[in-house]
Amino acid sequence: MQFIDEAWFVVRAGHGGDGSVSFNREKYKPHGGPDGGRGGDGGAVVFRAVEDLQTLEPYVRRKVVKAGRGRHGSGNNRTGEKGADVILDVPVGTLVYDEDGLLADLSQPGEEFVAAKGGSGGLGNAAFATSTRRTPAFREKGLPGEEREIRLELRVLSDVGLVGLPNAGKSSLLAALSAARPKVGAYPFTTLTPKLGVVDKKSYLETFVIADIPGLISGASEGRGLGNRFLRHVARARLLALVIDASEDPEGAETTLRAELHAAGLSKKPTMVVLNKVDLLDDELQWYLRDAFPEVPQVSALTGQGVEGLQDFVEQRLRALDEQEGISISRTKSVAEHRTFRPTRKGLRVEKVEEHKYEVSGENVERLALRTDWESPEGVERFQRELEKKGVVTMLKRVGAQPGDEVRIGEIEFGFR
Ligand SMILES: Nc1nc2c(ncn2[C@@H]2O[C@H](COP(=O)(O)OP(=O)(O)OP(=O)(O)O)[C@@H](O)[C@H]2O)c(=O)[nH]1
Ligand SMILES: [Mg+2]
Repeated sequence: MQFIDEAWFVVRAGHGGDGSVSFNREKYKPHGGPDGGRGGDGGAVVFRAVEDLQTLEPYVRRKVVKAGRGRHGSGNNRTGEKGADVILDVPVGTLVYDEDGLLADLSQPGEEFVAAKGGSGGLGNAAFATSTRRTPAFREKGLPGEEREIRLELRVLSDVGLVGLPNAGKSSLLAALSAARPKVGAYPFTTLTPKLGVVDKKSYLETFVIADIPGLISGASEGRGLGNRFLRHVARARLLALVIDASEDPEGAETTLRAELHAAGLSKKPTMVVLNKVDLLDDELQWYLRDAFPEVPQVSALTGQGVEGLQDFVEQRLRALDEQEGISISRTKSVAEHRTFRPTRKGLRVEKVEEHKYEVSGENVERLALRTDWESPEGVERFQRELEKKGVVTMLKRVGAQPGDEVRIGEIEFGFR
């Protein structure tokens, strides 16, 4: 599978089913009671974080994902069947955005996010029977499901992110520390996409995950090389390990790396330095580097020298960070607002748009208009009654509406009476 870390598509939840108009016709009961059932709710589109998927590849070619429609209600007070939900599996670490920003951060396996809620079903005529209106012959229509354009972004989740110049030996270190077998090569940019490895515990409480990303070059944060695109994958690592080739201007390398992290807005991240390839140094140089880089582990991914000590070092740093952060890092839960449809405003507003043309907006009236069965005279009558009750008719008169003028509510237009 290709490593894909972004995808765009539209999610469309199911339309709610319409309520039913029906009368109970039993023998010897000439005027049976209304028994039209409610429409079923539309299905939802749900994202679910799973561990056995590492890329957004399944979504690169998706344009629209639709959930099932709710079935219409029927006689004998039967509620229509609910539309089927669509569950979209995404890798752990997927962020869900719409045009207004972040909706959800799926960082735990099994975590779910409802990206589009199904429209609710309409009420059947049975629901409108009262002592004075025994045989209502109207019902409500189902509401459309939510629809929104979604952007998915994957950020690999790791505890330790390896950053370094190309060829520093990051992938070799990942291989030395974990069971991962990334590609290693004697040329820059061997690694083209992030790779993860799980490091078994020695003294630390849990195993931890290391992310290996493509090498950074100077100017990476401005888009040079491959680094910039992949820095965001280590942006959420708890610790960044700066892997430096000890045999090639290590001070200069550290300066370049820190400058790139700074430019990428990552200068506040906890970091540590690792000097790699010390097998290439003579004793004198090793001594010099112990002075120049005090407390910095010196290792060789090639010979295995110092690798165990490095693991201890990393585990200690992680434990110290745990203590600072308090072990349970409470992750920010998504507080995305759901819109069953998109009303223009919450409160009621009546406006004159031009001569003989008025516009009414507000969540309640817009929903009422969508619900109304315009084919049924009784349904339209109920709509009028509700408008009166909500004070819309008075407000329309106040702004000058006269019989015959055009009134628009949401998508619906009708003549003012
Ligand atoms: N002598 C020596 N060579 C090493 C050591 N670690 C890695 N190498 C070699 O250095 C070269 C680059 O190693 P990689 O692990 O691919 O380096 P990288 O940092 O992942 O490189 P990119 O993915 O291209 O950024 C390979 O030829 C390795 O065999 C080491 O400790 N000593
Ligand atoms: Mg590599």
